[in-house]
Amino acid sequence: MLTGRGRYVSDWNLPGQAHAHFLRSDRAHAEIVSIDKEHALRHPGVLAVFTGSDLDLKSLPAALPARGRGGTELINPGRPALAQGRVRFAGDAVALIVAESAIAAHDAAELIAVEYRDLPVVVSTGDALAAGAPLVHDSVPGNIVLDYESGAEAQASEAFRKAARVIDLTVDISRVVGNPMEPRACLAAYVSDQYHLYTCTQGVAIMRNQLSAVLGVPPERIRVIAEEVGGGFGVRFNLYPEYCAALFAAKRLGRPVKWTGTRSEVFLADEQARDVRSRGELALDASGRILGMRFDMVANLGAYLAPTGPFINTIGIVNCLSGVYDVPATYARIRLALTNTAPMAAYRGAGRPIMSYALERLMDHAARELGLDPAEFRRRNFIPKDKFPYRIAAGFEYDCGDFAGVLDTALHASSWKSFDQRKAESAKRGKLRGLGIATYIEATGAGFAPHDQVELRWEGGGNDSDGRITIYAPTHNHGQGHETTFAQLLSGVLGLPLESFRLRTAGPEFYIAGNATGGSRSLLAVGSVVMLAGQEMVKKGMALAAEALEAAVADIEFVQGRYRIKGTDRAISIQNLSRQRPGALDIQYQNKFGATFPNGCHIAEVEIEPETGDAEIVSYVACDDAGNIINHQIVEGQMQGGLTQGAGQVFNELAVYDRSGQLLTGSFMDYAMPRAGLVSGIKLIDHPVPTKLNPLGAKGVGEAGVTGSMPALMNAVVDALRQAGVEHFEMPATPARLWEALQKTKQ
Ligand code: MCN
Repeated sequence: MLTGRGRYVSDWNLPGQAHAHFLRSDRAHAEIVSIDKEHALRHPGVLAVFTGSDLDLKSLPAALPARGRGGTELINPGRPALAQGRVRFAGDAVALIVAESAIAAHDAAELIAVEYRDLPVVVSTGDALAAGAPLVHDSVPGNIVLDYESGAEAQASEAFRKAARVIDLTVDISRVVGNPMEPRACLAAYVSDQYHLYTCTQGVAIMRNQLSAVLGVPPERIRVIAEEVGGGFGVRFNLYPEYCAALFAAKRLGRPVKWTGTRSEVFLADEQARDVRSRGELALDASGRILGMRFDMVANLGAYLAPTGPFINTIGIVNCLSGVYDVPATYARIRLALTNTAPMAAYRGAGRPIMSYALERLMDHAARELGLDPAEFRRRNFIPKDKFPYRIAAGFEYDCGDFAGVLDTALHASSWKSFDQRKAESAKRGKLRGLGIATYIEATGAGFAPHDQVELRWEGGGNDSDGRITIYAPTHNHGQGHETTFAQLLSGVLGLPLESFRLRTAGPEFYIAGNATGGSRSLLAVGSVVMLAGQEMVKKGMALAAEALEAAVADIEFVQGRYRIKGTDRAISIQNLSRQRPGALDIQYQNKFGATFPNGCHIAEVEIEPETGDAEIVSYVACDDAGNIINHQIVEGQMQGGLTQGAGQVFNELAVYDRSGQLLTGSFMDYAMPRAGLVSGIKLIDHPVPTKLNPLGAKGVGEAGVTGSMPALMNAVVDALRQAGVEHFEMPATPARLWEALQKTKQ
């Protein structure tokens, strides 16, 4: 990467390739009356123009392994690779132009005349659910694809009936755009009866299965290839319609087809995320103990179901429904609504930040209403250590944790008790200082595929020191440092230096089954399989080493990379053995390890300058339990990255559609990304409670920073605003919005 040899998608080229451009709808909802492509077809260099009716492809898949209230099923209205008869969001792809150059394809797109008949538009879930609202799809009554529930409604109602006090809070979790570094791109080819797709993906297995459903061919006839992926953040998990259309064109034209999207297309047509309104309620007894908890949420899924959109916005949200709290009765209802906006799916945290935000904002609000210290109110309701394993209403069983220990460490490190002093000092400087806390837990990815496969193959030869092992794994690395941590694991088992290992996840010549990178499961699930595969290799080598050393297997031991006859200095290194017996030590191994429950306590202090609305994070402490940690530097980087994404959503980012469904924030001029200065001075502390759910004792960390930071930061903002008399505030806390909220209190 540093020497420029890393290959992102747009760095790939194939002989004879043609170039693609997508014509996109400039309106949010309309019937397509006609498409005239004659002029475009006559444009120099144009090879073909395809529209929805030309493609012989099936709908993109979307499924949910669960039913809704009363046993109802998810309605999937389907999504064609190119719009058919109707466009449903501004940015919906209407035509694919293939030409000898990208410029020719782009120019020809402007010669296509599409006649539209506009239809009424729904943008917010409020609009979509209103009586008589226009339908995004005629097959989806009331624009609701599923009315989902989790927990025990009757039991929760009973708790609310008995409660001494009920406290509720409604919050909006804003809509954001993922914005990886490389815009979406693909190079599609049809080679010897196989579809080859070079693209930016978090893992090939899931995309291959999704493609198989659209192309109508078995997965074995599909190869998905990726090397460098400039960030995934969840929005590079699923298959997108453009890839299907490009593969169709490549086969039809008998030439590879390359498409490189623009940043504008990222904003318009990448999956977006969050956008959930949540009403939460706590039923409390007289001593401030939670008797019951209820949530009523509406999630905006956009114009079509993204393949994992329904999952993320149901199971992904409720899988840690009651957080770190010991709650006898919990219940959540989530309605999944369609609107004329870009489809929604995963974004770092994939549902969990929605739950932790809704819950931790509610917890803080309740503490303030009850006049209790927010930390003590939480502690009073924690699941105590002696209650593990603890099964929550949504079905997951937390195996371990030390929530009080984590809280105490964070309180101490943040000097929680002396906050009032710092608040007074800030006030002297004319600033409002707020304190926010969140105690979160998340379920890191159980994984959809039945198992994760790993292969370890010896490559190279030469002298004793340069036998190398290639690790073939299903999870794609796009910034998480898997090359380092997976190598560390094997280095520990095989006694070889780190540089002996190379990691590959997707190439045209091989396929590895398993789960993509997602749900922060790569280490705990695939890393565990990598380590066990290493141990299998050592075992496999015992008999070979015994033969080579002319000794009995029982007399052989493996110490620091060498098989040795016990009690002697006669030995053979594992590299030498692999060279003597080429291929004999190679290993294919599979297993599956499921969800773990990382948790933590984040405490933030924010200062707001009332004259300008400028907000600054002046202190941030994150104490997290990620179980055993393999690489502290990488974990810190992951925490910082996650935290920054949380801070970005709280202070800067917001995807805004106007009432006609036009995206107003379609470029970096209008959509503000967080910068390093926003999150300087973070204090990270680990408080490991190793899990027994995988052989590493590790829990996931890739998303924890977001799940903890969003509520902690927003609680701090709200605390600061409360001092000035602001009663309700929704993110993002941009200077303009903060200033406006503060001005209103003066009117
Ligand atoms: N690790 C460790 N000890 C632990 C846990 C993890 O040393 N107890 C290490 C792992 O070995 C790995 C890294 O930390 O090198 C992250 O591991 P893990 O928590 O397993 O998460 P994944 O590798 O599965 O990454 C997925 C997660 C998700 S879901 C999103 S979204 C995300 C994220 O990671 N997108 C990212 N982090 C990202 N970081 C970058 N740079 N780019 C993205 O797109």
